[in-house]
Amino acid sequence: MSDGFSFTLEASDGPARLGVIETPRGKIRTPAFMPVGTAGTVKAMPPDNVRATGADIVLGNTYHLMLRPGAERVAALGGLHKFMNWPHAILTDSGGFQVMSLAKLRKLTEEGVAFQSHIDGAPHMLTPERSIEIQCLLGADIQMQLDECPAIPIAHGAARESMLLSVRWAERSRRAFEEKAAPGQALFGIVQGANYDDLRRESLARLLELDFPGYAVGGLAVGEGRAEMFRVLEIVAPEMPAGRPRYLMGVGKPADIVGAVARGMDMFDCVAPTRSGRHGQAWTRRGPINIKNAAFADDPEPLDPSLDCPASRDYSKAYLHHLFRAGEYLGPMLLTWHNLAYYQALMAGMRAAIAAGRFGAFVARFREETGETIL
Ligand code: PRF
Repeated sequence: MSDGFSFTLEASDGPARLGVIETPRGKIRTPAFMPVGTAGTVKAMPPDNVRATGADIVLGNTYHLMLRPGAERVAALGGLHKFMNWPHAILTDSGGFQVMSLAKLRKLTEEGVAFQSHIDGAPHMLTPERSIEIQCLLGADIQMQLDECPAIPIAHGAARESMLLSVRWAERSRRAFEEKAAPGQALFGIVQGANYDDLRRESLARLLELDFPGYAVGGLAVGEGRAEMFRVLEIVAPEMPAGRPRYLMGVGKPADIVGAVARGMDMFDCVAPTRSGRHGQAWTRRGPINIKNAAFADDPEPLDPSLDCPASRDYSKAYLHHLFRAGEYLGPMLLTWHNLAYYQALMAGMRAAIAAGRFGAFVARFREETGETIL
């Protein structure tokens, strides 16, 4: 394992886990939510405010940053932490997933994925080696192997071919990482295999041979539905090594995260709090609300005075409603801030519950308050 990177499992309550990841950029308390900072910014949020919500780590994207402003430029300017003024930990995704959802004219081969930029149409090639090189140029503390994430449903044969390609890319990523990475940086492998139990097990077994300091579960939340996602997690999580962090990629809504923590996952990222915040959706203890709804035009109460966050505490719903109706920038800024505070309070609540051995009661209360049925 890389020097300067470690994971300590501090407590368990059933499958739910409390832990700490140590990196040279500081501690990451798990279960952890990583706000998405795709293009070197958690959209509409200065980094000090992101930190104040309780975030220990943010996510950046290889795909976006390689296209604009360019990884070599970020490196010349001192790396991504300095560039975006976020001195704490950063995890970068490897780019393949974003190429498949955003780029034009994609062509996937054994070598990697060739594509045209969604910004200017310029041709690019992303290989496992180039993805690691970019993540090292950015200076990411936690890096991800290049992988392929097929949509579900997919036939078993095609899913196995894709999973095996991701395993071969894991080996190449690992070799490139050994050559290029700085001490304390870590590379995670990504379990694929769609919703086939045997393929998930085979993927994990092959990745375990490569001995990564952390393992992600990819290829979920791609159309299978929450119950099926939870079913796959119940197959994979028990076989993941207890002493390594487990990252569920691109998940999710609060109920997805609570259910995945209950099944033994530790790390999460999702655009939901930031993207939906910019569009007027606020997450609350009683579930999501749309602040643009006429019902809030005369509501003098704040979103949640119990949260230690100015956006949640110091502005009425009527004012936030007005900002959105008037198209003011402050509306999306405040709702993003509130949503991130809500998510981080949810994670802190789960960590406290696991530490106290009352995670079951936490889930029961979450179910009661939000009305969520599939947990
Ligand atoms: N692989 C990578 N990034 C991802 C995913 C994946 O499967 C997902 C799937 N939910 C989100 N982000 N590399």
